[in-house]
Amino acid sequence: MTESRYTPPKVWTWNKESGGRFSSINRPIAGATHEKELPVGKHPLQLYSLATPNGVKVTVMLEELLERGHAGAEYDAWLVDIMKGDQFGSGFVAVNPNSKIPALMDHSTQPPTRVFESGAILLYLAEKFGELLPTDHKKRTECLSWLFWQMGAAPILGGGFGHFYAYAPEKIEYAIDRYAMEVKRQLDVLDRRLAEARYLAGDEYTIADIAVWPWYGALVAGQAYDAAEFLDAGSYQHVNRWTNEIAERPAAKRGRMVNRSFGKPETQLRERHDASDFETKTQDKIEAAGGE
Ligand SMILES: N[C@@H](CCC(=O)N[C@@H](CS)C(=O)NCC(=O)O)C(=O)O
Repeated sequence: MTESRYTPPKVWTWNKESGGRFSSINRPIAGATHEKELPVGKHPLQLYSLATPNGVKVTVMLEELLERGHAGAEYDAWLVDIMKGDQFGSGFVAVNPNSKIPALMDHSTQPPTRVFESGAILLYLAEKFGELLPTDHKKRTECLSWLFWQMGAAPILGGGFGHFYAYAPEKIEYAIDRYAMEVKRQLDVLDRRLAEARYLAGDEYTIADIAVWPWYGALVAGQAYDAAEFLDAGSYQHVNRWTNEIAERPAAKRGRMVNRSFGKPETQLRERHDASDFETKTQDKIEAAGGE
């Protein structure tokens, strides 16, 4: 047995920064830290987000709805800088008391409807527009099973594996082993499902795919935690087939750019207020015009 270097006290107290990349924003209490109203644009849907996997789910969904001709899905996407603590502003907390992106306000209802938790946002939009969620009860149930699978599984990938493999201040073999094992098991779950079905819920592209793709698709494509080789991601051939297929969808290509504030400038559309912004407001163009 290895000797533990830390003995927990009787009662935990918040007396130091916990370390790691997110130490400056992590705290053990909820609620707002400062007063700040949220901006409201011209469209019915106001999204407050960032292009992390949880944020990308919603922008891929909104772009897919627009692609299918739902003008009511037009949206303003405002950038929330979580490293600066924007999620703790009073306006944001009123939309999401959990202080995490993505958060959505639907101003087409009276009074406006707030929606938080990415899975709930996908479900809300699917029901509002009658898209991407099968109506047949059996198929709908399969879709929701995979949607909820994602909501339960991804914290193991992000908060567990990704945190200890990429972000923790030291590499702890026990933690990396534990979470690599579970993430590989999850990839195998997906791989077996995608060997028997084109999409997660069956033959239709649904909100289940939209929820899972930004996490597990990014992982096998080498776009998350630089861990594709470590996890031997290439061996999950059906997950790779599905990942590449979704990546070709125009709505997925656009959706992943929205609220992106990292990566190559031409892939970043930090805020989206109009469909034409993809042509004119990407970061490379803003910088070329002398902006920031
Ligand atoms: N279960 C939530 C998770 C959202 C989440 O963890 N968001 C992260 C970014 S991916 C965040 O806003 N973190 C800021 C913080 O923890 O203060 C969802 O799916 O919406």
